Amino acid sequence: MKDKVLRMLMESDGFVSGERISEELGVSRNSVWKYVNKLRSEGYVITSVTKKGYRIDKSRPVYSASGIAQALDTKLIGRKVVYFDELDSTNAQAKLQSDMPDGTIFVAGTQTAGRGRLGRAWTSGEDGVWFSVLLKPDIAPADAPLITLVAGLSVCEAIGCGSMIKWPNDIVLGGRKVCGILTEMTTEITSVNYIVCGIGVNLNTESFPTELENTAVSVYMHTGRKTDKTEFLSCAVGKFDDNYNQFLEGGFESLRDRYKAMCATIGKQVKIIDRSGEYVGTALDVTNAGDLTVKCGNE
Ligand code: BT5
Repeated sequence: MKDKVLRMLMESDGFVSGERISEELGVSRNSVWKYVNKLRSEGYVITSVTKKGYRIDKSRPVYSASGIAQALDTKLIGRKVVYFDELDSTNAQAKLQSDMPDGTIFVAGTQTAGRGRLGRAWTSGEDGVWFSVLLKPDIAPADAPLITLVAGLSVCEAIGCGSMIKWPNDIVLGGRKVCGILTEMTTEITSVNYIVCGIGVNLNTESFPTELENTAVSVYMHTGRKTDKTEFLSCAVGKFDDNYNQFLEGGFESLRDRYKAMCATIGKQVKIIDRSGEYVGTALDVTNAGDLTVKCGNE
């Protein structure tokens, strides 16, 4: 309900009377006042004037559960938003709250212990967008890694400005990493309990610690423009929602051409490391199963 109040205030250019809000939403004037105060406590600046009603200051974007929820209009992903100004890791939080509904997103203003794969650390200051999506698809565990590809395609489309996917889980801008994806899951032998797909995007970061200086980039560093975090997040979640629903209906096959068009790895030399050793080859294709086909030697 609070999100609906926020939406009404955001959609108006001037004052909205408490009476109108209470009639449209079917709640008492006193409840409207309570929701307005909750929004104020989240950081929104809302003026109230007798006989005129409430007016929100739209020039001050607030990164909050209500702000994100009201910016989203999706079928599944983001229908429920859990937001924290600061968290250790949105993936860790999503796993703690895995009983939340399918499609819930967990968003953090900053992360104090953001994680990459294999226990690596992920630098997550307040200028980036860090979120995890809790998904409960009816798919075989072997198909779960495809979710990473669907997420990568979606975020790459949201970033735009020439970003490319480095198969399977990085997005690069001008050859440097702008986004990383960490997908984790719990499964039974034949079914998935849940998947947590964590996405980190360096959006407005102005500089990185020395060890990342030559490998990391932000959208701001590349374009010279800062982007509102709520706006970017809602765009990325919207694309993820569209692509994920398409994936559930038509499989990765239905997204594959778009994925390949944004995949920087195809045509590049890659190193394969597996139990039997290390091989160098040229990446040729991404299959319907999401695998990379690589030509090694003179095969
Ligand atoms: C990844 O791991 O790229 C996955 C990163 C996923 C982060 C998101 S944020 C929301 C959610 N919550 C979490 O706790 N995690 C997810 P990997 O491929 O292992 O890359 C990690 C490596 O990237 C590190 O060892 C660094 O070298 C580098 N790195 C760390 N922070 C970075 C950053 N902000 N930008 C670019 N590179 C970074």
